[in-house]
Amino acid sequence: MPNQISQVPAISPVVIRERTGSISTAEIISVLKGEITGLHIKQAFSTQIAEEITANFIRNPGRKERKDGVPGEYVGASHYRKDAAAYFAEAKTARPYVEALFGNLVDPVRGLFAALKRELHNQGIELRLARSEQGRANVCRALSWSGGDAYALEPHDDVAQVLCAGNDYELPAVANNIVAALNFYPSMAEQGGNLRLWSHKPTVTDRKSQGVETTGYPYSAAYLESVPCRDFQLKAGDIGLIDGGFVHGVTRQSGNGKPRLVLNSFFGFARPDLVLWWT
Ligand SMILES: O=C(O)CCC(=O)C(=O)O
Ligand SMILES: [Fe+2]
Repeated sequence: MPNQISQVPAISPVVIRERTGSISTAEIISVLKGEITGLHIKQAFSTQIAEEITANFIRNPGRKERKDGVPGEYVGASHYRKDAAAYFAEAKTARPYVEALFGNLVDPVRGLFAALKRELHNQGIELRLARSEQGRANVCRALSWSGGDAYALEPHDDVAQVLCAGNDYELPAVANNIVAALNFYPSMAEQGGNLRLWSHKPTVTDRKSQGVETTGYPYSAAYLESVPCRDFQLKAGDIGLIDGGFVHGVTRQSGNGKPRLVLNSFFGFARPDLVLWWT
């Protein structure tokens, strides 16, 4: 039964690095180049900044419920399942609310973007926000997942949505390279909410076999059953940076009602001399 054979997911080796401290541009570039699959930096930004961003999310007038089939609340724009015109229009509307997440803080997301831009510039590579005639991306979006079953956010990959973004975007070129997914965690639930990473990087054929060709979301428990995985046990103030082509998800969470909040952005090489950044 050839169909069944093609549905056994191949195991792809993962390289994990976990440590405490500040993230370095060298490590970020290692993820961009596929040398590191998953990087977990503990206590990467201050708890005071984390608390302020969380308070700014909770009181943010631009906070909305997602209506695209992925349960959660958000501030900012997602290109997922949108054409470029709709995405860049949403990014523009949401920009003041994304800025309101940081108030007058010297924020860690723009800090990382600026440091990476400097380092890449030294190597003759430009880093910039994705853009089109309609506008430009924001530096991040804030998300609080609320899926209620085994996962707060179901297993998925971040590449399908980039590959299938559409010709009106600059993004699809990045899907041939590594789509790095950057996550800052300003707040975590008491229990669970781990970032789980499976040793599997789906191909287009794999996605077709699972009916997730254009979304990369969600992969079933049955499909992933034979694939090893590992969890990043996150705390407020941590950063997670992964190769978003590998299947990942967020485990169920519980506790005293503290929200699990993530600031997420994506970036990757569109050309050898150009790295794009978007949400
Ligand atoms: O919340 C997380 O830890 C991961 C977020 C994620 O995978 C995504 O936004 O695509
Ligand atoms: Fe993801």
